[in-house]
Amino acid sequence: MDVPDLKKKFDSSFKKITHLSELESLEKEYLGGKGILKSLILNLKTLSLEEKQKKGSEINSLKVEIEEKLSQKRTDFETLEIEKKLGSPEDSSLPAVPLSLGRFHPITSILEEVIDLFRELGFHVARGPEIESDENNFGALNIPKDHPARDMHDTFYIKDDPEKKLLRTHTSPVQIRLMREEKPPFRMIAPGKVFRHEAIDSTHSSVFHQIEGLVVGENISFSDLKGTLEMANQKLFGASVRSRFRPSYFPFVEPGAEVDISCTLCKGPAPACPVCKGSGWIELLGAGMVHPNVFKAVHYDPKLWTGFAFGMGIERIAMIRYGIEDMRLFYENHLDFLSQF
Ligand code: FA5
Repeated sequence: MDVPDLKKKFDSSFKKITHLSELESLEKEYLGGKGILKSLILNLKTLSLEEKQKKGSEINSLKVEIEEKLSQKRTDFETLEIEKKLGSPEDSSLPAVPLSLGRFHPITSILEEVIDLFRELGFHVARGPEIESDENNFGALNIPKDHPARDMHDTFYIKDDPEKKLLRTHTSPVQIRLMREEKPPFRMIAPGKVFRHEAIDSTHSSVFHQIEGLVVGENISFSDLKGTLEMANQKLFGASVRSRFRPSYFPFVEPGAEVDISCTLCKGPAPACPVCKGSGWIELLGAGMVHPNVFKAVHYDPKLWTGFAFGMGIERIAMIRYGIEDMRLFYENHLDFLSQF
């Protein structure tokens, strides 16, 4: 058979292929070791030099053409096989669905920042339960049953609980738990959620976050407390921020102080400032020297040990840092608000 007829014969068989196995047998028939093209090449030696060159070149072109056609058909079969496995074919020219990146809630970010800051100063992190005993939340902190300070810490009690457990109103009970377990000296911070039966408004929530700090050792003094908090405030709010310690009362410290920072917005008393309301100062946290009655409650000798403690509200720090005027925005979880941080 001459080459053009052979090409016609191949084309007609090629058109009929419906399966990979048929393609493979056609490939063997034409290109295999004992295939049609091979025998044509072997027959060339019986021809004259001129015919040999002409027919040789025709056979070669046909071989290339057959190889290309079979290779393309093989790829078609393979693609079809993959599409079958994947289900319906997809339009790969469509734009990809955008991936939205998650991020930390601003309260979590500030909490982590404060924890890192105190870790650098050698504090270790302690944790306590959110459901606490009356004794840890109040009694051991020098707030007995009839003490008026309890009025400011009205909370939620666990119904029908024989121990009258409650949702802790501050992180200070972690001080008691830690001191019952560890011997001084130590430096600890205790971050966590706290609860109060409060009327909710732009600066008060009934669930919020605090970080407690407690340092106990020999000869720990008020100047250690001042130095530590001044440095922490500068790290949190900028090197130019000033700290002010105002005498205040918390039953579990003596002396006690309310700590303010200079206004981060107006940087001094500006009558119309919305953040400090014209005072030049922003109230930040409570602090003081651990009361001897607290040491007695955990069987520490108050003549041997002294210490300082502080408790800061995380929402308050976040509001100052980000210039937010309403605390409720943190809990409403609107993405427009949260995605700014
Ligand atoms: C206390 O809770 C003391 N345990 C702090 C303390 C610890 C003083 C150790 C001395 C030594 P106070 O009730 O002031 O104190 O709360 C501390 C901070 O929590 C406040 O400065 C404020 O930032 C935040 N805070 C208090 N009440 C609320 C509330 N309802 N919503 C949001 N933040 C609050």
